[in-house]
Amino acid sequence: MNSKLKLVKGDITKIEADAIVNAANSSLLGGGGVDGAIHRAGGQAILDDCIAIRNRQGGCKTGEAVITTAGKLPAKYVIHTVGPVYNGNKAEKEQLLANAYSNSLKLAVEHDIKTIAFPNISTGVYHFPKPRAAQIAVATVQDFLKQNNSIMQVTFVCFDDENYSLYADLLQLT
Ligand code: AR6
Repeated sequence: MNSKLKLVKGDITKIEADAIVNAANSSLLGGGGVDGAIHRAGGQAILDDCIAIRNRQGGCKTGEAVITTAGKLPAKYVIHTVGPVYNGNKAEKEQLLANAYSNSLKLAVEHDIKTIAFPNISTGVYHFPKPRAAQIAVATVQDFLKQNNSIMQVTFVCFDDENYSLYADLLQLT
C-alpha cells in the first residue's frame, strides 16, 4: 500500500486529522448520513460557517468543495464536498465524483492541511455503485499524491462492511 494511504472502519467524526471531508449537499445546510453525523457532533459553529458561505456564494455545486471550522470535532477543519446523485449520464457522474475528491484535496493544500480523511462520498443516499466509487476514490487520490507532495496522509474511513472490504482489496494493490 502507498505509505500515505490509510484505511479505517468506523465513524469519521472521531478521526483526528487536520481535515475531515463531509459528503454534503449543495445547500450546505446539513442532512442525513455522514453529513448529519458531522453537524451533530461538530455543533453550531459548522452550520454558522456554512451559512456564511451560502450567503457569499450560494452554496456548493456538485463536484466542488468548501472549507469550514470543525467546531467541537477532533479535526481542525471540515471540507464539505458534494458528490453526484447517481442517475442519468454515467460518465458525467464518474467525473463529478472524481472532482469531489480532487477539489477537496486542492482546497486542503491551499490551507496547508497535511492529513485528511474521506468518507465514501455518494455511496449512501446518492446511490453511486460502491465498487466503482471505491475505484474512482483510490485512483483520484493516488493521482493527486503523485503530483503533490504536501499532503502526508489520506485516510479512507469506511462505515459499512461492503465499502471496507472493497477498499481493503483495492489498497492492497497500490
Ligand atoms: N462516518 C463515516 N461514514 C459514514 C458515517 C459516519 N459517521 N455515516 C454514514 N457514513 P451518505 P451521500 C457513510 O448518505 O451518498 C446527506 O443527507 C455511509 O455508509 O452520508 O454522498 C447529505 O446531506 C456511506 O457509505 O452521503 C446529502 O443530501 C457514505 O457515508 C446526501 O446525504 C455516504 O453516505 C449525500 O449522499
